[in-house]
Amino acid sequence: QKDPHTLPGRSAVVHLFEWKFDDIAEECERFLGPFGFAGVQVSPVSENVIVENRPWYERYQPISYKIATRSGDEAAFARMTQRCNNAGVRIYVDAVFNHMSGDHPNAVGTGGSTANTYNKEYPAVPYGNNDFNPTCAVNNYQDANNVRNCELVGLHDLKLSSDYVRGKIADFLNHLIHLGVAGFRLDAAKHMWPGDIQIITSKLSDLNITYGFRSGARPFIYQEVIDLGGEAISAKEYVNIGLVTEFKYSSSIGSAFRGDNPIKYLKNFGEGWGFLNGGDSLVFVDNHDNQRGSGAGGSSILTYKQSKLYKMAVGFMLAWPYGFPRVMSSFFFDDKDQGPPADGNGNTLNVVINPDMTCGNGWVCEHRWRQIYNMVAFRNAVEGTSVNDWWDNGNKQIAFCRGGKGFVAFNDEFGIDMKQTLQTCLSPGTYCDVISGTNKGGSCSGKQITVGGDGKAYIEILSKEDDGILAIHVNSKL
Ligand code: AAO
Repeated sequence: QKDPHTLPGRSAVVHLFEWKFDDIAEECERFLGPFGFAGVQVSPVSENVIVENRPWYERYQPISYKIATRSGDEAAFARMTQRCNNAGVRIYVDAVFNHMSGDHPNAVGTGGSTANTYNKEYPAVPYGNNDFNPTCAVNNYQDANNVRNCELVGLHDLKLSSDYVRGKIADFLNHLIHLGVAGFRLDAAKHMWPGDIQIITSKLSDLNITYGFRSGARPFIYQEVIDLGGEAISAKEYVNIGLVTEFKYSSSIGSAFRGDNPIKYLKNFGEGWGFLNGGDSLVFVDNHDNQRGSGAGGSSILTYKQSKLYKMAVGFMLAWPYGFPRVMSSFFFDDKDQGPPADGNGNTLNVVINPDMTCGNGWVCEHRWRQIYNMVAFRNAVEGTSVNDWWDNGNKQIAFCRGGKGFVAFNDEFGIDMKQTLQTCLSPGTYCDVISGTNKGGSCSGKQITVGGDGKAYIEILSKEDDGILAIHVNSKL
């Protein structure tokens, strides 16, 4: 099911990686709602095994389907869905049901449940040994049976062909639907047979109308399938169920803005690059795996650590009409396994907000960078238009219009200024560049751009500037 049930005029979601539910609720009211975000992907909510040193990835090892993690309990989850839906922001849960945990001596979960992982016994569900596929390791991506019936990194692989297992999973997801979610990211979908996913999703309830969903609305589904080509399993096998994460987009946009592949080639970014159809794709610059070197994409991926290039890549994603975009919101890390900011007892720290709107306490909050949230507003403003008046310098400077509603330019050259008079396709007048500043009550804190009677304007992005983008749109007219 591909409809994300976003409110009109909202078109991008943010992954608030490892945030606590109470912080997400606050964020929906104080920031995401007012700044036009459509929804939030929350980290897995089902009780997970506590792993020594509390790495972030323990959340991908469920021990039960109780809502009890470092992000909060069921009461906190329910407060969050209520407050976010009221603020016009949808909640999507990262759902982990390909597997339970790996092996851990004396396994105890974040909600106090226990398991004998070596015997594959999870009494809090309950699941027993018979509810799992026989033990074997995923070690051959050329063999679909191996990828789907064996254990991904030692995680005990649920027998999704079983009616009992399907029923337990559907009960868990239906409980979340009852509590007001709009849909799910399906973790490790590549490791599940599309036919099994189809049967599970067919058991799901309609969305809960008390949270403002229309009657008969089906849960939004987007599936994590890594397909860079060359393997037995293709992302296309999943598109009749819902959207699919397009990892080719993530690695290609990184290579482009890193300069390995001049951005002039982005002119047909999308299907023309061998990606899925735009209507089937969930797109992103980085995700929680490939920002720390796992998953797919390797060294081409851009993250908050390369901030100037990162803002350009995210800005391009939001300006470009292909796919359903997800913005990453991270915590600072040096070690790839490091968990979220936490106190000495392993409790996740609150997100604190600085006077300049950025975050403290170890949270990066890319979604609160002006260049990023203003491009979310740009995407909302140009919704429904296509690209026109593409311009490039034959290399790493580009500009384009969105149907008379917005204009954006990028200078990705190293050491070369951009100084051009270009067709903006906007109506004559003065506009505020929403990258170098913000248009607040008619006063612009950034560059001012004058569009003449012919729609043309002088556009300047110097190589030494903090940002390599310039963007103006109908709502930034002064
Ligand atoms: C942890 C420990 C393990 C331990 C295990 C059990 O790290 O050592 O054995 O616990 O105790 C996360 C972490 C894991 C962690 C797990 C559980 O990333 O490290 O294991 O939680 O705590 C594959 C899957 C994909 C998966 C990705 C990470 O297909 O679904 O690996 N992503 C999701 C989540 C992720 C989570 C899980 C799944 C599990 O987003 O956070 O794991 O719930 C190829 C394949 C891909 C495959 C990658 C990596 O990719 O195509 O399908 O992803 O390999 O194995 C080029 C290629 C590209 C290739 C890539 C890497 O880029 O073009 O295709 O190289 O070779």
